[in-house]
Amino acid sequence: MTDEKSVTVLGLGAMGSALAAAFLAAGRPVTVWNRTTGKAGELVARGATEAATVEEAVRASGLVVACLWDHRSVHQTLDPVAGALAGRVVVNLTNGTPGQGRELGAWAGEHGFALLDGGIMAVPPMIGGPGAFVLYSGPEEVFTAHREALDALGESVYAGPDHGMAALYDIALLSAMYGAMMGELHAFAMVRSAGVAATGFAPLLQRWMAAVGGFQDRTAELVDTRDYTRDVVSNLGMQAAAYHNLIDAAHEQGVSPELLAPLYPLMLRRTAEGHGHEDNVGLIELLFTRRR
Ligand code: FVH
Repeated sequence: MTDEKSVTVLGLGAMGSALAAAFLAAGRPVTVWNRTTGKAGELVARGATEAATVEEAVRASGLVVACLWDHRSVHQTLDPVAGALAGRVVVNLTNGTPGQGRELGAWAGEHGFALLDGGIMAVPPMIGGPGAFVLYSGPEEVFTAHREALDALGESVYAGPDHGMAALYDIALLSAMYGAMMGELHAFAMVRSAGVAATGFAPLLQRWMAAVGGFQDRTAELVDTRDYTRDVVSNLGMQAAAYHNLIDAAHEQGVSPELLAPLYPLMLRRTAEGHGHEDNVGLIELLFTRRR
């Protein structure tokens, strides 16, 4: 018999430890396991139970949360205890692809346990706080039944029954994050190349990013309607003509344009195809490698 409020956390890296701490803070009995020993001390001091084996950890709770390095390590951990997982719910919060989420969901079905595949949209210190949200996909009734427990980690956002959807949203959001962050890093490299302190430049960067950000709703509308001609303020042709200056200026300053360069041929191609008068959102049409 297991306490129906109890939760097992597999993996005590930075994120797994934060997840276990949040469950403890929410008053849940928590069992933890990590591949190598020595990471559970603080959690045990706060009331967690450390299991000696994965199987012991799995058998301690009806709800098993895995937060490991990658998809492969999830299988390396769960495969040997597949029999013990039957009848339980596994929530996989390890980063992965939509295909990996679907594969794990099918594998769970074969072994008689339910899977919610998830994506954590937070860094460890944010877990349990107001800014954190976690995406889940898998059977809706399983999500609903465990939502209260999962809300201890951050706002729980359901992405649908397809096990791949949480990872799809997660990867889409991370893609946006990397694009923005790396654009800013390139900007800092440019000013550093001229001996300007990043801290001195940061206020201008903040001001500029605030001015050019926040247009997601308009972009989404153009993407959904596939009409890139509406209310165009700065057309793509003009931007393509100027974009080469970004690359030339980087070379002039001794900065690699590698983070920026991939966009240029796409701009030229879309313009050459007759869309220079349109919004740059139309570049999305060049991104699909399969018909959409
Ligand atoms: N930390 C973050 O900011 C991000 C936020 C969004 C979600 N990610 C993903 O969360 C997964 C875990 O990340 P983490 O930050 O906890 O990572 P580490 O601190 O490096 O801990 C990794 C744990 O995985 C264990 N592990 C590694 N390989 C295996 C294996 N073959 N079998 C079993 N366990 C394995 C490792 O154990 P050990 O090295 O201590 O023995 C740690 O417990 C990850 O998918 C992020 O992308 C975090």
